[in-house]
Amino acid sequence: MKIKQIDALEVLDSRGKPTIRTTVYLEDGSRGAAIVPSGASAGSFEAHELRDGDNSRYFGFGTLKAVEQVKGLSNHLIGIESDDQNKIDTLLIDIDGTENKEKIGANSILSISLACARASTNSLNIPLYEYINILFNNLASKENKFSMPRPMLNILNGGVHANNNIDIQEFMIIPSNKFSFKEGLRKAAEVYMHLKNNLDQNKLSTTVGDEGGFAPNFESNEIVIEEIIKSIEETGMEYGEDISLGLDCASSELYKDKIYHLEGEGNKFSSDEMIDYLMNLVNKYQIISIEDPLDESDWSAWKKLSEKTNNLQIVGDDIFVTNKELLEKGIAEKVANSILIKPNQIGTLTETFQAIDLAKSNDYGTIISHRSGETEDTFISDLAVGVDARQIKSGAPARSDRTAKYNRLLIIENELYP
Ligand code: 2PG
Ligand code: MG
Repeated sequence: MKIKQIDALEVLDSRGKPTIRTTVYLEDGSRGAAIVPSGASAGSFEAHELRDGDNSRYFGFGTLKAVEQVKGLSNHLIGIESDDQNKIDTLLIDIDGTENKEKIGANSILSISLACARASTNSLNIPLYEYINILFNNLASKENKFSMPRPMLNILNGGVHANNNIDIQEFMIIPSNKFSFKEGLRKAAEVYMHLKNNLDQNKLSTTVGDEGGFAPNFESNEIVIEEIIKSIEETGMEYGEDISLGLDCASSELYKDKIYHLEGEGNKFSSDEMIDYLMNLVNKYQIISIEDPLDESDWSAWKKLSEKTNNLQIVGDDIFVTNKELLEKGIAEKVANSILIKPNQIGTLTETFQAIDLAKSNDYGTIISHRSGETEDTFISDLAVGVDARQIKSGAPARSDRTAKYNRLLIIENELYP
């Protein structure tokens, strides 16, 4: 169905910072809207997020320029078929004309890209995950079926997502594959509730960080891991069997002058020492997934770490930034074995699909991810199901910006497997 009009608005994200919401209107009266999230521990090669820089509004974080960009692009898009996602995304990339979308802004571009998909879905009157599956299969090297993703729930927040002294950014509990999505989510939520009681009893803070996980002070990363394992076991589950643990070290935030600074526990590590430190944690606690263990520029250390492990999932976030070229380099150099997928790191749905397809064709795992600055938009839930990503991370089982994604997955699971 042809695009009739496009409109945009400045709205707020979960950190109280402005972001952009775009609505695409079609000739048949249907419409679709999308809101773009925003990261705090962003990789330096992410596509550009256009902000106003006008300090008299929102301390410079305003998105009125992005809103104006979208309104200005309207003229180029009116009359185009909204389901020609490739044409729309290519046109937006061409109009921008820069390497990292700095002219129009990846936030402006992505809001249009996703809103077109939503509008088309509404026009066709089919679920978004089904529409995404059709779009993705048009481009993918292999046929992809629907699947419910395994959730990775960040129940304890550190790094730049909290103002505590914990260096590792995310401690994620991962329910076993043997559970349905619904059952796994329930078990994870029970651990979250139990952890809260334990923290409370130990007079530790139960206030939460940016992704809804608790954010108390702890002396070391090891103590955090032990507390979480204790909560899992006290909730009546078997650690490693029912629920496992994954970390996002967000190490680019720790790396200065070629040294990893773990200030919370008073450690300064070279790349080799950081690898030893992390491998010790992995082996001692049977951690199954580790994201950004090393800095985005420390490729040789990434390679060393990747060579050392067999069963560990090693996830590239800042190092790949959902970018096909960077992932290609990673595959060629045998760096990591999984990629974190964040549509706003690259800026269009088509490029997001390309990164996912490349990963899948090379047996790299794919994890669809939220950002630390989120909204009520649940696009990533449908994305995870529609591209058969198998994994999703969307923070704690708490706070509406996080639970919106899990709740959307509960609805999808109920539709697919009633
Ligand atoms: C990450 C993300 C999401 P941010 O590092 O994986 O958890 O954080 O959005 O701040 O980059
Ligand atoms: Mg990360």
